Amino acid sequence: SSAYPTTVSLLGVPIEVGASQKGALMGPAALRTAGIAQLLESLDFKVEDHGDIAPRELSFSDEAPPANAKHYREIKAWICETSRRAYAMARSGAIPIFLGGDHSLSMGSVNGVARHWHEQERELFVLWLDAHADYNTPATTITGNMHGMSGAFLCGEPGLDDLLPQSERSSIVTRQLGLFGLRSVDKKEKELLAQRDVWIADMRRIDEFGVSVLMREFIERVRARSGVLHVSLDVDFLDPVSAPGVGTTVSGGATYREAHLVMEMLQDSGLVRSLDLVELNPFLDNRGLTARTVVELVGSLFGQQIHDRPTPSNAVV
Ligand code: B3U
Ligand code: MN
Ligand code: MN
Repeated sequence: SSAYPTTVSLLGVPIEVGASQKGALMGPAALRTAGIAQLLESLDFKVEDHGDIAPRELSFSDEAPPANAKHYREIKAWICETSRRAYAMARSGAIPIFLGGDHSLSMGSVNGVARHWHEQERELFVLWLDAHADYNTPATTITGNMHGMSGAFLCGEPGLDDLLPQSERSSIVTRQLGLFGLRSVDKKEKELLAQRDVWIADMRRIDEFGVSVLMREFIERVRARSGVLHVSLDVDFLDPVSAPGVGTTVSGGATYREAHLVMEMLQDSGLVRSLDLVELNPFLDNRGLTARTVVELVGSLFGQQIHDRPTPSNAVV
């Protein structure tokens, strides 16, 4: 296997119509304001910021959308463009980081990077850090919100089959998906998941065994198949106390410390090749707290050591 990449490519995907609340379109700007590029540079990465995908780059089809998939045609246009850009960025050898935007963008980002790894004959595993399973289909959804369908789409569940051209589609198998932090699943979604071999560390298991045991278990699964890893971080993975800036908070989430440990263990694994940062809603945030926390987590994921954290200038000395 080759050396770890030294370049990071940032791509903003300001899509918000996959979620019920408006505001996630401001996510990429908030992550940049919180200093994501400067932090990665301080960790010795070369950072290429590809800007945001602009709505004028999107082409809308006029096909009849399936029932129970809100804003299907607009989301399809975002997903197609995101997947193409993801594929090109992964092929370049850089680590793509997708700045969301709501979680529907992952249908494109993960598909695009999976396409690249498929060509390399490497299995792509996906670690979904989220309060929700995002494993609905148009047949199981209650809300019709497409950010709740990304995982199911990526695993090839039926109902959104025309979202990407067949020639550009690259599904993963359920064994390659891991859900971590789960605590809110819809009834039919739960029934569907129960029939699949998705690896799940819900908050109940995290409470009992702790982050470290479960992360080791998942990393071992990736290693056992010489895979690589995509991390999809939904801000609502975190407890709302540490991360209020998200439209779908669920209490009882990962603490600040648990989330950093997840990131540090992923860094130690050396397996992570791409990342989504999704569902940040700056309109709901408390003075940039959530944006800053997400950027700090990115620091831990890419090698910021706990001893090297800057001391705040207001600290008592
Ligand atoms: N499962 C619900 C809620 C939800 C999923 N993802 C988020 N919320 N962020 C749904 O709408 O599918
Ligand atoms: Mn999500
Ligand atoms: Mn969520």
